[in-house]
Amino acid sequence: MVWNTTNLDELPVYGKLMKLARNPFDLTASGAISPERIKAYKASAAGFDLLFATQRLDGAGLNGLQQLADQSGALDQFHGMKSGAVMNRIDGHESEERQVLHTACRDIFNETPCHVEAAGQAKEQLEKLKAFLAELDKGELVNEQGESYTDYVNIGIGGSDLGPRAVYHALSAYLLKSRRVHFISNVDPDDAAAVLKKLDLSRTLVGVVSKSGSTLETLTNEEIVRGAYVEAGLNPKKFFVAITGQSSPMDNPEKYLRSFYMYDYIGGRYSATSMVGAVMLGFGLGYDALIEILRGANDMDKAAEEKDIKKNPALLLALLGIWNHNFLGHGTVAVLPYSQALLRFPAHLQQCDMESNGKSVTRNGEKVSGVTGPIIWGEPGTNGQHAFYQLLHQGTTVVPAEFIGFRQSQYGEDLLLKGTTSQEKLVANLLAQSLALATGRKDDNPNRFFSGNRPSSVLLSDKLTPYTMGGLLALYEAKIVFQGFIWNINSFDQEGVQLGKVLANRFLEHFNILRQAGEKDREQHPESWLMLEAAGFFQED
Ligand code: G6Q
Repeated sequence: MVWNTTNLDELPVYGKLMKLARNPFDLTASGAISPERIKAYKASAAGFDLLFATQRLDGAGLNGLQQLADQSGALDQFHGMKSGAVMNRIDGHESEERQVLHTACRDIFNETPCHVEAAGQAKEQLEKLKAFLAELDKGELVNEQGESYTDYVNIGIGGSDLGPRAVYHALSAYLLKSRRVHFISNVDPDDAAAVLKKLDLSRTLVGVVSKSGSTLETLTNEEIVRGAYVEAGLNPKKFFVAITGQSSPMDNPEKYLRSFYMYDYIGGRYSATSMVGAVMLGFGLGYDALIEILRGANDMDKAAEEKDIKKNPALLLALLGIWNHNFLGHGTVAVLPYSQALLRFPAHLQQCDMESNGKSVTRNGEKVSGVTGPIIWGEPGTNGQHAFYQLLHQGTTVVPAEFIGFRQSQYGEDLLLKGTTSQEKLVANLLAQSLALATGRKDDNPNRFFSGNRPSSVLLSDKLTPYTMGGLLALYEAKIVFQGFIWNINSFDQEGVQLGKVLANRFLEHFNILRQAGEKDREQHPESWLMLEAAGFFQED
């Protein structure tokens, strides 16, 4: 496939957008946020509405963003990605050289999927999982006492933890009766200890998730948990499930009750809808709910191919992000879900976005000329309002915000108090924040003055369900890759995490030498030895 490797500042529309950015739409002007604007500045698809009247652009800016989408070939590249183009690469340099096919995990509902082989593999794994879950449901797979499994521990880190964990928390209202999932990710021994403490291991399955099958944290935690089973007189093989890349060091069915596979064309941080998330979610929520997640994600993937940005919230969100970052100069984005269940979603996006787009070279291996991925952070509202919103409203740094909300609560249990329900209170706060950031407020007291013109978007759906969660996940995945395409960077590798790993191994070697009371060769790596000494781990005698 021919992709567009033109840099953002070389696209014809770049100059026009730069010019518009010198005088962006003034949200504080009287009547600026008019009824017409509120109605018109809305993009909808797959159960989501993106309201963006509170962004600093008008019709000309919006046209410019549509042109930016068109000129960058973002949609062709997205389609190329879904169809199996080798997009994880840097031209002319050694790189991962992989296809990027996470969308195939949910491209299972169409007779003619974009990539037949990958969709076939996804279906094959799903069938295997369906059979496994049915055995659990029917009581065919039980422990030696004939009892059903109630708990599941997910051991994994990074992409093998964050996305799946965020989705699990988001949907815990839909948990099957007597099923719970726990997570161990950190190599901090307290992480495993705290989880193990509360479990009846004889009724607990363990999913070890590692695409590479070689991640230090995950393998270490697997050993800790295996040890706990042995100590409890249980055979780990009867309880441990592997989720890994085919032919990885963990692909050893002898050691596991079952093995499920993901493939090298699925990046870790994009893997929540592959077996990486599916086995755990299937255990907790059941197979049907899992399929609903995939259906929602697939519908959003399809919407992400829509050319008109008003019908493509993922593409529009990506373009608004570029407008705020590259043209208006705002370097961070706050993701603010007004849903307690989305507690871990900002953490997932921190990884998915910053690991994907925190890059400084183009796909041609040249230094990028402008800024790429912004800093992503966030917390659920309204809690955030009582914490860091002061800075959002009056700080010297303008932080564009992405609010996420739902019209209905998940449990439907609510209280009418002082004329409103809690859900209404929640949504009222969300909309109020967006408006307050945009319009600001004049006040003679400088300390009570709100400058306004702080851009935000509001992403709304009816209810956080398996279907909409799938859609939300896919929306942000698509947003991230669209931005990467437009910045002409590779959003699918993560070379930046390597150096720290290498140096951590050097420190581990030092610890080993200290433990053996071996000869310290401080000539070779004086700085790491000195740091270890300064950190108080030994004293030179
Ligand atoms: C994600 C990254 C990274 C990865 C973890 C876990 O895109 O590649 O976060 O998911 O390092 O890797 P394994 O699944 O191989 O253990």
